[in-house]
Amino acid sequence: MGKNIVQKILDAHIISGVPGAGCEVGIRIDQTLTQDATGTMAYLQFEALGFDRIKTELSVSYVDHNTIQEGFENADDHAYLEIIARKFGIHYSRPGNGICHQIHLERFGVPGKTLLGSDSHTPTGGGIGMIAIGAGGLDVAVAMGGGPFFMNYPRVIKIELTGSLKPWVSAKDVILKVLSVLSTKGNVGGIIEYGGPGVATLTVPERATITNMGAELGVTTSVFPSDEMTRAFLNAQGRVHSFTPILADSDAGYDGHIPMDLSTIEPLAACPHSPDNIRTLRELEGIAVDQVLIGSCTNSSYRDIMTVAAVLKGKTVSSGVSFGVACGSRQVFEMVSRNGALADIIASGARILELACGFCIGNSQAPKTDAVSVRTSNRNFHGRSGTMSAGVYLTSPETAAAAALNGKLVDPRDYFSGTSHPVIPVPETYLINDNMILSPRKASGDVVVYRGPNIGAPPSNEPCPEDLQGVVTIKVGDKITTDHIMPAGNRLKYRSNIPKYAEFVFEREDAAFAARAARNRDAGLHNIIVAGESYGQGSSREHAAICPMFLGVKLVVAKSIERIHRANLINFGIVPALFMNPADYDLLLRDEKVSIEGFRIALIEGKPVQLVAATRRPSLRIDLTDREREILLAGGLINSTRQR
Ligand code: MIC
Ligand code: SF4
Repeated sequence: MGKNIVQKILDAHIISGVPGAGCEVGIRIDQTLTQDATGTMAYLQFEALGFDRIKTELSVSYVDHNTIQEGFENADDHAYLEIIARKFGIHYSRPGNGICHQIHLERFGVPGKTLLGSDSHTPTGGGIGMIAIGAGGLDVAVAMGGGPFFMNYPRVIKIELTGSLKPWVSAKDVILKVLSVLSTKGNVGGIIEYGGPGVATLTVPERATITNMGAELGVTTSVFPSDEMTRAFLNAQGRVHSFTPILADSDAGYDGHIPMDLSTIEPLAACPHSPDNIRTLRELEGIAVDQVLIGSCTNSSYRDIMTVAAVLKGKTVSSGVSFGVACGSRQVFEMVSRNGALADIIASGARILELACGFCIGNSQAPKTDAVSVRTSNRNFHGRSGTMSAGVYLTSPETAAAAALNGKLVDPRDYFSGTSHPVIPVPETYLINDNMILSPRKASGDVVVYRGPNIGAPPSNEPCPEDLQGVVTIKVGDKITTDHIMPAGNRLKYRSNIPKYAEFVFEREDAAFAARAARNRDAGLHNIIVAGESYGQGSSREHAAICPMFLGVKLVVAKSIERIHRANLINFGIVPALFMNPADYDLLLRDEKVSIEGFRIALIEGKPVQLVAATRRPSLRIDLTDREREILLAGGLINSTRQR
């Protein structure tokens, strides 16, 4: 039998293990990317692991998340990142250059290569035919040092696209449709491969919108073929030499098959507070809107911004709507500035925002109390916007622009009826100006590294204890995201100061958690987190594991745990366990004393354990590979690497 695209790329990169769904394989990583909010810790770990230069084909450090610079902390991180890049031979994209995923697609992505990024939306690179995976910063540090990335060989689900999109429907609606079918739960261990005749109707930036938000499905990544559209994009980026065709063999096998006719997709929105809470715009019509924000790594390409400019031209944003636009990269910003489209956006009343994550990560543009906010980004988790009472609707740029002009949610087909959908031809050449990317030709180890006072060493952990003597320090429900565990927004500036950042663990769930956990830790008790389904959804931020580790958390017991977060827990020596019987979740109570005799031995022997609580003993599964077991016994990856 022939191979699908995922098999073609992965199999060419396997260093250890045997391909077979669910088996752990180690793959060679060709490229890495980091962003400042996860990158600072990743490079501190790269240093702690003792590497002296990168061993990848290309590693890029972007500064796009913490650009608010309220206080000295963010700027200190930027200075550290710039010097560290020079020291180790890493490309450095300076603040102001734009959002990592958009720039990587434009300037560095290469079909058929593997990309590991310390950001969960790294799968954006799947739009150009890469196997692009999000991971914790420590895994990226190891990959930069030439180590393999370990993952379960995936189940590959094919989404067979036919037809073409109707006017006023766009790529965002495609991924919202996929989310309505697959939801955010239960897709761990899968990769989505797009195929079928509909693929040829989508440009690379449109494909990248789809693979970007594929992260919300919880799959390992998503990938499109590399075809004539890919060649045209690379050619327009002055990089046609990077093009290789990658198509699935006609007799390739898949583990699942979902047909999707593009011509039947309608304008959709993800309603508060989950990216899979999908409704059609016609169902939502009439809801008054307070804020509209266009941008983020999902929808800020040249095509998106030009479309928005065309529909805003000559019109004014509705009163009562705060409207902001952020281009994804300086390439886009400079192009729309030079061709006049930006002037149309400005004239409509838009607030022009910095080329950065900004509102998407909740560090600016928090909406008003009880606001309805319409955004083109990819996550609408409760509280992520910075306003706890706000509800965020995720839509396409077309739908967002219609809401901004109308002051209410409306189907863009109705609002713009009688007007034709702007046609934005793919530019023959994009404007290429890489002067904000510092490209060291080789590592220059002798530079003096700058470390501001907020930058501390990565914290260490002790080996796994013989017995667990602890307490259920918090009990949380289903779909707890890493935003719930470790808020970003106005807390972001503490990313390189773990003792300080740890004060905010579960801040929005239970503000007293951190103090309670620290008291337990200091009294010699182990902290335990009890959770429902899909614990740790969302971002790749390893701080959602490092900070609980710092507070003495040793065990997470959940109904299910998401991929990147599970890997991060293991990397920092926190044991991820699952209830054998999910109904046992109901029996455990917060503040209950619990213990596991022979915890360490059970890990070594790979046996289920019993959590001894006051009146019951739920059985827990701790499924680990030998590699994961070694890491947990040592108390985390840094310890186990040093031991080796
Ligand atoms: C996100 O979109 O949640 C982030 C902020 O980009 C995170 C990374 C981080 O927390 O720094 C992600 O997606 O991994
Ligand atoms: Fe930045 Fe938002 Fe994209 Fe995360 S999802 S990388 S915060 S733009």
